[in-house]
Amino acid sequence: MKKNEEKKITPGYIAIRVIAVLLALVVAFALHQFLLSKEEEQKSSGRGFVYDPMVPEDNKTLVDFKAAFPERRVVMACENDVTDDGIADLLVIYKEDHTHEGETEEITRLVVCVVQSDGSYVYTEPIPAPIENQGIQFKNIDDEAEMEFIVAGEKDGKSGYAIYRMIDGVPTDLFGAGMEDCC
Ligand SMILES: [Ca+2]
Ligand SMILES: [Ca+2]
Repeated sequence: MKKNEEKKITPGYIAIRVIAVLLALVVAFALHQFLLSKEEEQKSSGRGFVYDPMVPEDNKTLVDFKAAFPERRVVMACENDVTDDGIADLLVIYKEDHTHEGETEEITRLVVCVVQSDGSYVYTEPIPAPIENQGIQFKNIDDEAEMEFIVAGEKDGKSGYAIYRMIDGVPTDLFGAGMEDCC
């Protein structure tokens, strides 16, 4: 008697099984879609930085930089006042060949073209910049005085970033992570 009950497959039982399988499929599909959208989100937002646009090719400071340093191949140039004097300055990331002990290698550097009130420039000493996928974001992190800027990028899939503030005319690394792996 008990055995028969166990073996009995009623229409209700089948319906429950079908609903269970359908539910599992719906959940799996929803999870898949959720993961896909997460992946898209990560791709579009990167590390959460919103990069500033490059200046046009005919930007005067950029044209003058190229004329002053013809051997420097400009990768990107972004403009903002980073010295808090009301005059827009230009950040330039460029590549150039560097020969050391007979070996020539391509180096990537960042220079700030600090525009003076008379229209002349003070160029900062070049500092290491990420090798590829570079981005610059201006962000006044403490909401006062100088506009800080974030430089981010990659090298061989390793990413890094650093936040700088112009202190006494020098782009000074306030904090960051992974820069040594991508510069
Ligand atoms: Ca300035
Ligand atoms: Ca600031």
